[in-house]
Parts: sequence; structure tokens; C-alpha cells
Amino acid sequence: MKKVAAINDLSGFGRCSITVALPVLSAHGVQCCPVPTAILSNHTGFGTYFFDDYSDKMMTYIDAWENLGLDFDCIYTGFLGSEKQIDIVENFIKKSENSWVLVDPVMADDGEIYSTYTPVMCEKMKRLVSLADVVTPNTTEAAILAGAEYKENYTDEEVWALAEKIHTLGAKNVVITGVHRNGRIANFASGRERFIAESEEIYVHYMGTGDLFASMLCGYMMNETPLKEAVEKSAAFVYKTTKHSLEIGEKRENGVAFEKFLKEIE
Ligand code: PXL
Repeated sequence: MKKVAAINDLSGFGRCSITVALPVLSAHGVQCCPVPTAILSNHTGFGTYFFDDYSDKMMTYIDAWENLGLDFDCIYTGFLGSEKQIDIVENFIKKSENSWVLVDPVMADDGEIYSTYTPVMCEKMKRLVSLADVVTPNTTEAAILAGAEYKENYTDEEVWALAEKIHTLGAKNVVITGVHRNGRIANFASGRERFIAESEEIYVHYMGTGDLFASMLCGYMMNETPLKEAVEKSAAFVYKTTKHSLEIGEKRENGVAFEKFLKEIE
């Protein structure tokens, strides 16, 4: 059975990070082993939140795993709470030579950097990206990583150019998510091959969508699904669950109501 070290925050309410990665990876038949980067009452999108940074404890936590001789099939990183954490995660990845690495560079969305993210953290994130087998930025994060200006709309050529810049940082595969494209929403993937996986656009942007996509992708990749199929299936799952969330009147801050659909994952 595959094991994933999921380095992400625990936000008690709002369906993101570990509260998404754990159920989704379990539904894929993959063991999810969380490393909390911070504990929050709810994600920062709510405006007010309790935030307890876990930087000082993460080293000891990871060392304890090392003492047990654990190794992981995958290291999957998401929201990081401080500059120091990015260094800790970088070391963990470098020591875990055999692990496949998925970096979701959670920093920003809709042209806005998250309130806990500093410019130095954004710079340091590039070092993690350099170690990634797959990196899954949204367009805002892709622009930050590529050192480009954020735009609401891009031509296909501009998106591929962002992906190219991110490859030059060292990432093997780049999947740029949430690209608005002719009234549809697209994921641009670039690695050994290039492809675009699209779905109908839903005009309400649910929080945690990127976490749901990356966790689904991680689950498929751990089950040896080829990247193209994994991206397409993950995008289809996000579309289906987001549509359902809208239909049941779930608020966008509460995250995607995906729970009912976990049993359909195959
Ligand atoms: O879904 C991204 C995310 C993860 N973790 C925390 C967040 C956010 C987005 O706002 O605040 C704590």
C-alpha cells in the first residue's frame, strides 16, 4: 500500500489542506500521513481565524519519523506557514531520495497573495518547485513562480510560456490549474507531452478547489495512472463536486462538498 507524507495545514473548518487530502487519499486506497504545518480554526479566506504556526515542532516531528525508519512513496506539500518551514520541507525532500514529489505551491489565488504569505516565502517556494516531479500552481501562483505579471485572462501561448518558465526552475511536470479559456475552465499540463484538460466553467469559485484537485491527482498518480488520465479525471471530479456544491447551496467559503462522491472514485 502506498504511503504519502502530506505536508499541509490542518484547518478545522472550510474543507482545504489536510481535511481534503486525508479523505481523498484514503478513497484512492492510499495511506495519508499528515505533517501539520499550522493549525487553524478555519482557512484564511474567512477573514478571521485562529492560526497556530507549527514551524518549531515540524523538525522534531519529521525526525521522529526518521527514527522509525519510515520512508514515503510520495511527499505532497501544500500550504506552508513560515519561511523556516519551507527550509524544513526542502531538507525532508532532499533526504527522501526515493519519494515522488508533488508540490502544490499554495500561495495565492485570484491575483491575491494569501495574508500569511510573505514575499520571501514566495521566493523560497521556487526552491521546492525545483525538486518537484509535479507542480500544480493556479494562474496566480504560476505568475509568481514565473516572475510574470498576473492577468485575469491569458492566451494559450502565454500559459505555455508560464509553464516553460516553471520548468526552468526544475519542475519535471507542470499543471497550471483554473485557466479561464473560451468560457470553460482549463488545466494546462506540460511535461513529456503537453495537453489541456477542460471542463465547463462554474462561476462560483469554491475555496480549497486547488487542494481537491492536487489531492485527487496525488491519489491517481500513486495508483500508477498516467499523468494525462490523472489530470482529466481529477478535473472531472472537481467539476462534478463543485456543480453539486452550487446545487445544494453550499457557500464558497465552506469549500467543495465532495464527501458524497468519494465512493465513486475509481
Ligand atoms: O486552499 C488553500 C488554503 C490552504 N490553507 C489555508 C488557506 C488556504 C486558502 O485560503 O487559508 C490555511
